[in-house]
Amino acid sequence: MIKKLLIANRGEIAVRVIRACRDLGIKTVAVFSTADANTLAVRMADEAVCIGESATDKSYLNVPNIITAACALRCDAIHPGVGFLSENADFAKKVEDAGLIFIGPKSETIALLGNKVAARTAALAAKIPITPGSTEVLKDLADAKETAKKIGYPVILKAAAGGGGRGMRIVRKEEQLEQSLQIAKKEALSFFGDASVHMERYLEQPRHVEIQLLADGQGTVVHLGERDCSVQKNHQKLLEESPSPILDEEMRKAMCADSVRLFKELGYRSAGTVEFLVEDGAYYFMEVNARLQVEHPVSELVSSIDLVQAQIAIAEGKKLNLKQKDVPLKGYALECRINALSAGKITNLSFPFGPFVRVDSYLETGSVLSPYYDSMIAKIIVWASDRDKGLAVMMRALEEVVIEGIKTNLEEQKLLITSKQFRSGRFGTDLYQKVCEQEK
Ligand code: MV4
Repeated sequence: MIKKLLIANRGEIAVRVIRACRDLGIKTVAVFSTADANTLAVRMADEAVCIGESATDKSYLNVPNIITAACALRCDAIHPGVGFLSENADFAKKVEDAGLIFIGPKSETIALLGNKVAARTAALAAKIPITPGSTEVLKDLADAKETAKKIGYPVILKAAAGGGGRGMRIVRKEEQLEQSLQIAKKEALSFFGDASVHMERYLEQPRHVEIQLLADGQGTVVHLGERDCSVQKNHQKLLEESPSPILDEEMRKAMCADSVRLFKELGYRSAGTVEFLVEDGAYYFMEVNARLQVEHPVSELVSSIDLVQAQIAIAEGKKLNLKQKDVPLKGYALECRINALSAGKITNLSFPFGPFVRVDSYLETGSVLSPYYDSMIAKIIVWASDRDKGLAVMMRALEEVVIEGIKTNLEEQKLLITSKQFRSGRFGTDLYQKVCEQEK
């Protein structure tokens, strides 16, 4: 049994994990950097400890300080939240070596899935369609040329240690390949400390659809349906919804069955997501996110399952006493990420309330936004019986939001929600440019 849990994170996700702990009667320890001393998570937690200076490598990525704090305050477990150390296999291992429970997958699973080439190989072995391309790291220019010839241009180079869009390079012609390969390798090395890259066929207008799963590591795996995260700006997701407006029942069933099978074959434990690209009625495995995700509330609202509570129960060694038929998915959910577009102090703040509106945030009047951290300051999540009604509820919620003292993307989000492209459900990867940059 976990009696006390340390949250190795900050901001809205730290608040989210503390709330799950309170619901479960688990005591919490918040860690904070000097910049975050006066924040909501620090005040909500039962105890709080400063782990270093503002820069993330001095604090939220400072493994020795975090583990020392957890041991000193006699915690049983560490929840890594999202980002930061959440997919760091070495961290998960060190947590366990210190006699603590890591709330997440086994460190070996994190390590395997962190390598996107190994993940593709695992997907292929589970008979899941993957984007056409290499299942090994590219050896040299000759190998790259040969692979590109086989799959056909355009191709995309991706860092094997990457994921989430960083370190990707599109190549449209063989003449560009040599230079692109050089740049891709250099970027992969500097971003991820590993120059390995692989190659995929580049899909021009795919949709990003991901399946949420829960697995107890003891043989039970259930899915919580999909999230469509196709509205992105520079690989940052802006809106996430479930169900996806572009999936038919047949494709949804196949993607969910494939994802469950993959997690069973991996012996996966905890919450996790299988990401796919969807284009022209076909789907292709992209990668697995071996962690809780920012957009998890969307799946919570359609499934009525608290994913953080489930993660904690699984980490305690409890069996998921759930069958797939016990996870009926109901209605429609949409999440809208509110991002700060400048640093500064919040001088006035008001969040929406009312039917079927959830706000996950750490923001308060007087909050000072530091340039050191992620710009996401709030998530507005709504539920409705169908998509049209959900968009109306979201628009009502966004119109109630007041955030003064800093610039935010609130007006852009309203433009997106009301755009005829988003409303139709049929749009490409360029929706943000089309709707928001056209305006300027
Ligand atoms: C791709 C792709 C086209 N072809 N891979 C990967 C990480 C994610 N943030 C974007 N990724 C993409 N991978 C292949 N083989 C296009 C994208 C992509 C994208 C995909 C879905 C929805 C929006 C997108 C925006 C930019 C790039």
